[in-house]
Amino acid sequence: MNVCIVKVYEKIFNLQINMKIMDLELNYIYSSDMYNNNVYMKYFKNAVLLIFLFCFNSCASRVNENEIFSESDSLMPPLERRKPESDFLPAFKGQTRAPGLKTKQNYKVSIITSDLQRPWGIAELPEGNFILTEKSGHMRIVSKSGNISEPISGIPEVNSSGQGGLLGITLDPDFKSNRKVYWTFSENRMNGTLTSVAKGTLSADYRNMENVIIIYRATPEYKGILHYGSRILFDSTGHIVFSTGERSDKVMRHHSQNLNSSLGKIIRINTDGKAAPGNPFLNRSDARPEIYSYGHRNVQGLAFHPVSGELWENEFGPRGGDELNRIEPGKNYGWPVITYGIEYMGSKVGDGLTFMAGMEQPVYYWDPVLSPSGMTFYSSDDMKEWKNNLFICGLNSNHIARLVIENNKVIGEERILENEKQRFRDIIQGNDGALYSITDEGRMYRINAD
Ligand SMILES: [Ca+2]
Repeated sequence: MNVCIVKVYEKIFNLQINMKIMDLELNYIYSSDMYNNNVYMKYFKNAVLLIFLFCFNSCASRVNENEIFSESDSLMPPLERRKPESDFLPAFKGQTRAPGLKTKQNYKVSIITSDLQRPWGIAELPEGNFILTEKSGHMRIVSKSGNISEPISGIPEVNSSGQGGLLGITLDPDFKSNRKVYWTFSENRMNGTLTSVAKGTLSADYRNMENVIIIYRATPEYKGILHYGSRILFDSTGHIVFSTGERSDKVMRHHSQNLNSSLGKIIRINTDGKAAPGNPFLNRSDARPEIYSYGHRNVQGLAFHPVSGELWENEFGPRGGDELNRIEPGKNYGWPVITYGIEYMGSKVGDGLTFMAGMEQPVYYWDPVLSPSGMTFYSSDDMKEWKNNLFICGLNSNHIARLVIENNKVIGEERILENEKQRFRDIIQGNDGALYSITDEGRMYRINAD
């Protein structure tokens, strides 16, 4: 049955491509003087197009959804039924609107607390409690039973205007012995704001952050309140990987392509803030050695694949252009030169391109957008169906997207917790195998096998 579905998708995709090519060919022919004078050729081409459309319709009408996408199948038609924002075609089958999915195994959803204040990033402490950032600039401890601590003291001031605030957070791999915590935030500087990385030592009683220092500033500064990124993680070699944004305004977008700017980048550093060994631009005089990948817009989610160990990211695109990317060091992810989105006002971005040699295609994109935020791969054995799936928080879309990925392609998409009507901001997998997600509305959810 699944083979049948794939074939139907393949057929529809190929028909779309053919229609586009024919459309382009007709436009080309009509613009040619030689053929413009040949009215019979025009009628002939129109007749071919009509016959083609008739065949397409009759083919589509034979696709009885109830028959093919029966309830017993885990794969369904794509869940996104709204009109796309643009008429761009994907570069390959499955790059957008993958088949829909529904989890068969029972799972339980519980609300740990509804009293958080705009939480942004979350990490789990070794004994099972959580440390989280709040947009306003506070950091707190939340117990598994939902007790929320007073703000931890000693956190440097943030600029929380617009999309700024206390952002991503992660623990040192040796936290048990050194109690070090790392986080990103939007910092006030002389000539504007920027995304900074700080580290501190959490006191034994969890009340104070001590010896706080800022180890990295993603310059240049800019007087703006948008697109700071930012998530932060440790990789398997003990180095920090974190993300920035390109500060949104048109005048700033070129920074994403500029290797002498830290904006619109994924950056990899040592715990002292210096470029990490093995980085792709270490030996180039025209690039910052801490840059890991570039051409990003506003990276909101980072996660390492549990099997391949590769870094994946999601980023806010313009209208209709949110992306999921598999990150390879040194590669260019295209913004603002290529994108599947359009400007919020409806015009094209730049030259309106979705492809360019030397720039990476997203693994997947959403049009209309998901508004992605934090994400995690699921690696527990508790929900066998979910093993190695990617869970991405959705803000405006009010759900968590579950993506099934095979051979680095998305082959299925499910919407989890869509009836909760929350803006999901971050998600992690706990040491107990459950997923924990926080929302802008102040909730923390626990999602685990029933
Ligand atoms: Ca891109």
